[in-house]
Amino acid sequence: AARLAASTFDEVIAADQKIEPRDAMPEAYRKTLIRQIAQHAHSEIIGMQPEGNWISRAPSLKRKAILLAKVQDEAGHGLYLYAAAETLGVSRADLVDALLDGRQKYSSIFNYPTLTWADVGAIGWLVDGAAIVNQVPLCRCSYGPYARAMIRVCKEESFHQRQGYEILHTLAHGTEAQHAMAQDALDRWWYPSLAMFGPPDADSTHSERSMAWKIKRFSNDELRQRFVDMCVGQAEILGLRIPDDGLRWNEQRGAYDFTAPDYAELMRVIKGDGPCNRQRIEHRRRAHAEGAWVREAAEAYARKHATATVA
Ligand code: FAQ
Repeated sequence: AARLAASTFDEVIAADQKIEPRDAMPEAYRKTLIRQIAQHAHSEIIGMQPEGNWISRAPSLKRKAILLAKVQDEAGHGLYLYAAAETLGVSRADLVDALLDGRQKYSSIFNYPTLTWADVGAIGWLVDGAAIVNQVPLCRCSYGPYARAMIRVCKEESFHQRQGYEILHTLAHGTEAQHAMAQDALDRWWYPSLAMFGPPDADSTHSERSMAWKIKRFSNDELRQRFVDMCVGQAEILGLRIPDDGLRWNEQRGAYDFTAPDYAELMRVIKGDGPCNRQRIEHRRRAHAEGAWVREAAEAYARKHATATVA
């Protein structure tokens, strides 16, 4: 009923209503959404690797069970997002191929290694924290299926963020060695987490158009600032130091000044030359090949089922 007033694409966008799969939309809007949603889905799937690496080494049965559940959630988010992308007329199989042969990207952050158990805490606190800051506004994205998918994803990300924060809190308030391990994880994950928000606004090729289309609601730099402002107090409670000598409250702006991440490094990582890019893609290719029999069996079952119901 809310759709009665607005009918053309521009009217729907101007009225802050949702575009749905069967609605007319500019080809470039569709392409941009496929790109962003597919990248997002790929990030969730590749993002299972750095943490999956720690499931068997988590320090207790309870920690193992929690981490296992978190990594399973990420698989779920990936599938959810592939389904949202499919409403735009692409197939999941093609998107997966585009990831595996490097035509589509995934988030830079998952090309960094998880060296200690504290890294699992840092990923939850910082990486899931950054993901929430970026994704809460996407719940109001103009494309209905993506916006609706984000609501559930954000709820689960909040759990993930809390579990990471709790791991770091435990370590930071443990022995001296545990505290040092937590600080070391923060030192290594801070700048890559800031880089997750993308290039600075001046270099962001898609922002202006995506914001006009109400896919993105805030710019990369706006969200990065929001993330820094959120983390400062949380780091204080942890008793850890954010590794930035330039970090200070700016009374005039009502926000923290901070040192920007190394954007040249971000570009290198995006182009495939980060510490773990090759390992991540190789692992995914292998897992995909090893899963071929499952896809074949599912297709055979679906075929059999389809003929059975017709008969
Ligand atoms: N990594 O013009 P812009 C998660 C590319 S959270 C790689 O500013 P845009 C949860 C960009 O694609 C992580 N590439 O682009 C989790 C473009 O390249 P293209 C996933 C990046 O799209 C936690 C070029 O640079 N979240 O997985 C990055 O307007 C723990 C120019 O950039 C999402 O994907 C980067 N960091 O803004 C899972 C959120 N930044 O395509 C497991 C949805 C930029 O022209 C464990 N995505 N690029 O070749 C977005 O909000 C946007 O796509 C941005 C980039 C903000 C990432």
